[in-house]
Amino acid sequence: MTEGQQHENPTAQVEAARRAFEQEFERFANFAADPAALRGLDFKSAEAEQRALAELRTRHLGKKSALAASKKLIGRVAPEERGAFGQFVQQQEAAVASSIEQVENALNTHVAAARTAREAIDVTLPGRRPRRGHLHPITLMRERIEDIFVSLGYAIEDGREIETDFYNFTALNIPDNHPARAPQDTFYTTDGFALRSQTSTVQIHAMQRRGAPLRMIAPGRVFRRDTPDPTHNPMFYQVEGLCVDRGISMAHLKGTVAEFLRRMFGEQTVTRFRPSYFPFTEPSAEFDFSCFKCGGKGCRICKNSGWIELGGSGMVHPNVLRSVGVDPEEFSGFAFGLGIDRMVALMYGLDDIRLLFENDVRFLEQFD
Ligand code: FA5
Repeated sequence: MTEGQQHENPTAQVEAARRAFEQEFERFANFAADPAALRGLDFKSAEAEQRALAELRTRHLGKKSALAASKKLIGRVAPEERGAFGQFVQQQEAAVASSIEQVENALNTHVAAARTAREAIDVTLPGRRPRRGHLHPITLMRERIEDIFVSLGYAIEDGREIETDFYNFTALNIPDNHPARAPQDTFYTTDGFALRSQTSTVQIHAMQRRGAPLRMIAPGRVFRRDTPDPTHNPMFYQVEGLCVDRGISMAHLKGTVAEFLRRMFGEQTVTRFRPSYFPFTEPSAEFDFSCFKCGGKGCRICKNSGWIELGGSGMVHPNVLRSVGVDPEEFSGFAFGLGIDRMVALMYGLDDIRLLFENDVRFLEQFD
């Protein structure tokens, strides 16, 4: 049909527009007529059909549609036929609109129902419980130690893990080439730094920073060139204790360590000191406590000795006080150091401290 013919026959033009609509509408018609056709549509496809139908409406009823164009032809219709033509166009328009509306309604209802079904929550489903973590046994032990010493008036110092030779050895009265360096051989970097082999380094930092008098503990990680075995790891935890004041004696050391062990392992715990040697304390002593499992009778945990070895201690050597500018004539002090990993092993009856760093959840879960 040419442009000229269209103008000559407006009615035919309206009929053509209606036919074009019916052709395109055919695939939507079922949605209104047959509920089964809708049931086959999932949520996403139903939404796509809604959009396609909206486009169809714009194409056939919008301002630029063929029907809208045909209305403008009314002036070309003979005056006596204008009324009938007008009515005819309106009927066609109403029929098209009504067809579209029916499908629209059906689709809207279906989409709303599908959305409700999609967003529905099944309150009867079992909940998903978040997996709760917990502190590592070494952390638990460290916190218990800290609590006890804080209640005795000690501050908690945080040391550094990478140290210079001076803090790890020299200031602690272990000069170059001294044999006491050998058992604490550690990991050196090429430019004069070393991983600290003991928390005694914090004694020096703390006294340099805060002078005397002073009471502190310093828990932390230390490193040694030790071959792993059931009681050794190349990385383990120690806690250092230091008390410097006027008139501090060995009695204060014994009283403090005994009180700490009683609070940790129970009132009945007995402590004993054995003479020992550390370059940075004089006199020096290692301390043991009566086995918390058998009370001293002898068992597997204390290897039948009735005693458990815990750490080293002694009166701070005057050379150490001098190295940090504290006058040994005026001040004296005691220090002690113990291994946290071995304490955890004793407390929980572990026969191998390497378990603490294997990251096996089946093992760690037991300490919740
Ligand atoms: C010291 O490290 C001294 N700094 C302790 C000290 C502090 C003495 C203050 C006097 C005054 P020792 O090398 O003995 O001492 O180590 C102390 C504790 O660390 C030991 O009793 C043990 O419990 C623990 N320990 C030592 N080597 C290892 C290792 N390889 N693995 C696990 N624990 C270890």
